[in-house]
Amino acid sequence: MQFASIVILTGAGLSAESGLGTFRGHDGLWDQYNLEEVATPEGFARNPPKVHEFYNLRRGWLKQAKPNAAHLALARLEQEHTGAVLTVTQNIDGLHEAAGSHRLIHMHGELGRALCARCGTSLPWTQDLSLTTSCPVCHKAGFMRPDVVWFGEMPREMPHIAAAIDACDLFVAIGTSGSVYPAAGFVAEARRAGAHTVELNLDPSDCASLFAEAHYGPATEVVPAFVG
Ligand code: BJW
Repeated sequence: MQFASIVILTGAGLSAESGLGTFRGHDGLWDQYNLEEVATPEGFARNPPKVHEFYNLRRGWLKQAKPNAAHLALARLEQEHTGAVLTVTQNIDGLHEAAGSHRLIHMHGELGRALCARCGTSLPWTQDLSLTTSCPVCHKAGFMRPDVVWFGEMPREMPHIAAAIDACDLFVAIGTSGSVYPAAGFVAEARRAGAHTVELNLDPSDCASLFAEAHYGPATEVVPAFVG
């Protein structure tokens, strides 16, 4: 691939063939759960057990999930282009690192970490959370939450991401619906920066018209084919 600086944005569609559900569309998680109740700070304040139940269930699914051919192709791309590839993932599932990617930003946090809403400690966490879980640092119970970014919260490492998009000459969005900001705005930023833009998805996303090139099909087919 003849590009000096590549930014890859990934979404739930990348992990669909690893057995993890997407959010929108037929049978998506938002068909089964009200996002206001389980993915907002206000929902957590109103009913923490409901939010814990949602994320404990998904933490359980992760135990079975393995990286698929698309995650592995992206890890290979990073290894073959040392220092040139930055993966920005909206996924909280940890499958990029399981596949061997290292230059990685988890802009919506990580399900494999917990955050104490009282003292701000973030630490690796693989157990279920509940109202009785105590923070190992401040020792208070009732404040531990999954270390993920809910609606109305600021996604992680935004200045780092903005600088990488501004400097990239190839931007590729994979398996994301283009319906959640700020990630949905990245393709417009990449175009402004003069980058070539590519969409890899099962179906055209909400931002499809903004991409210069697109390939539609399951991620396990279109991503390895694109990476080569
Ligand atoms: C396949 C496939 C296969 C399937 N192969 N492809 C108006 C009102 C209120 C708020 C806003 C508003 N307008 C904008 C906002 C902001 C808001 C927002 O965007 N809302 C929209 C809904 C309108 N955004 C935020 O609040 C963000 N924060 C923010 O903006 O902060 C600013 C701020 C400023 C000042 C102070 C404070 C803040 C935060 C957004 C956080 C999103 N969080 C979630 C949950 C994270 C944890 C978790 O996982 O539970 O992130 S929601 C959910 O959506 C999750 C995902 O990362 C995110 C994106 O979803 P994704 O990945 O695109 O998945 P899907 O399901 O949508 O799409 C799947 C795609 O895969 C589809 O295209 C399929 O075709 C494809 N696919 N199978 C290839 N096999």
